[in-house]
Amino acid sequence: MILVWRPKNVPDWQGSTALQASQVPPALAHDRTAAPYTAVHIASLLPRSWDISVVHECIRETDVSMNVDVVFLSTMDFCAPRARQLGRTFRARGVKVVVGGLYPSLNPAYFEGSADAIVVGEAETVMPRLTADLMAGRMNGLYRAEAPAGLNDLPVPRYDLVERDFAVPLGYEVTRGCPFSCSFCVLSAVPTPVRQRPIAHVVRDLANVPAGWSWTQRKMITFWDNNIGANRAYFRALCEALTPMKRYWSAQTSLDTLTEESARLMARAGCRYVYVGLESLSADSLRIANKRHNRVHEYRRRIDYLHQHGIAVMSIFLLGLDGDTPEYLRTVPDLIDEIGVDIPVFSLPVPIEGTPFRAQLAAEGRLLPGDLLDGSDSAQLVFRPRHVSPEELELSLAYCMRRSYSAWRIARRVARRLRNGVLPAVNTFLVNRWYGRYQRAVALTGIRRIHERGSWPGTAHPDRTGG
Ligand code: B12
Ligand code: SF4
Repeated sequence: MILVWRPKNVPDWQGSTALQASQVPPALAHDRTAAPYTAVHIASLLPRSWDISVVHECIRETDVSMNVDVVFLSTMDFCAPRARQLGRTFRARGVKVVVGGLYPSLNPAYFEGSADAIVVGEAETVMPRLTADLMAGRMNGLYRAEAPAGLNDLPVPRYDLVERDFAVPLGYEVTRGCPFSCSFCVLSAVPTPVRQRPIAHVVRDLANVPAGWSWTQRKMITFWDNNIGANRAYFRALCEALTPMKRYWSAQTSLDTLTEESARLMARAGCRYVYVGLESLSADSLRIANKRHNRVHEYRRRIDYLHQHGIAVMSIFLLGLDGDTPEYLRTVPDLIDEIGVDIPVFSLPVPIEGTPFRAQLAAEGRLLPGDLLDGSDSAQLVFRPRHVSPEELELSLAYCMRRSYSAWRIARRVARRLRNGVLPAVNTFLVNRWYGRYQRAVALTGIRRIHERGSWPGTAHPDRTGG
């Protein structure tokens, strides 16, 4: 079972031929923080009698000479070319290849000829048929999940197979789906109804950590749900069940779910980091992106609820949404400081196939030449923004990434965390340092790309030529 990730060493990574020694910067090629959940989950759906290994490519590259009968590849869009390359290499050796995940679900045709089976949609309902076909030696090409999977009867994840090199190897998924439909989100392309796992199963699975894990590895959990707090009653019950387990965890939830009460329950249950998709501080951009549940005037107050209970806030900001003006882009780092985000992350919006965002860009003729695949790194611009030129947007991204991680701003964020204690402050410093390096590496890649490419031909913004 291979969770495909960026290649670490390619000659023409992102069309950049000048990268030294053809190396993808280490900050982009490796990520040892938290183990994704997909691989251990898919492995748990396979017959127990099979001898399975899991390869997380965010830690190590696949050994393509490994002795296997079948490989299962899971890929998002930014590593789809690598998945296709792996598929072809294994098939050439006579190994059967199954590919699945978000990108194959959106564009199965992309993998034709590089996989024996392409799974569209969720694995749970497809897996029994697929494994029976595999064992009978007949593969059927396309396997489509006809209905959303039930989460009431999922097996215990195969944590025994996870790479122990992760700082937090225990990743889990409690719910699936999200009630919202933001125009750039893959969930608006692959509709996934909101579902929850029985809480008894959550407790069972999280207690099932293999012997030999260190104390911190047993204690820390990453919940990878899209929006763990969406169902308020369920989330309350989940927090109650987690409290006696005495674990420390991080999770993602939407801003509207953060109240004084939810922050208190989360903190009591061991939550230490929350990832909130704020996406923008521009009310216009949020409205246009159909992210109406984010109200900019509530940001500060809702983040404060978390801070009061010792929970740090991490958030992604998409630069270049349709309401973003040059003035707004210049002020983003200051605005973020004002609302109190502890770890800001920046990205250009990714026009994922099948989303309303991409459809709108295509209809307006604003998709730029260039491929979203092939290693998209959050700094790769593939559309023409509305109010700024493409170059201005690319430079704004690099500016925000570097400015937000200046020594002074990091120091202020760490000092603010001191009110929760020395340990949280040290932790915030370490996480800021990691993200600072990561964001600077991305910014540098973006800047190099601009230098190599020069101006986008004919794309200067009409109001801002010569600016
Ligand atoms: C972990 C995670 C990451 C990790 C790593 C992911 C990885 N694959 O290694 C990190 C943090 C690095 C990451 C980064 C990004 N992510 Co992310 N991430 C997630 C997250 C939170 C959890 C993934 C997970 O474990 N899901 C649970 C499993 C069970 O679901 P699943 O993977 O979809 O698998 C199911 C099916 O797809 C299928 N399946 C999957 N693989 C396979 C394989 C086989 C063989 C089969 C049969 C079936 C199958 O069966 C599974 C069970 O039903 C999801 C949100 C979510 N809850 O899904 C976002 C999510 C996938 N990320 C998303 C985004 C937008 C990003 C970023 C682009 C954000 C950004 N702008 O920077 C970046 C991209 C990184 C880059 N370009 O460098 C989007 C969609 C991405 C997309 N393009 O389709 C998601 C859905 C979040 C969201 N709602 O917007 N992400
Ligand atoms: S709130 Fe988050 S997960 Fe839900 S649709 Fe919007 S971006 Fe996607």
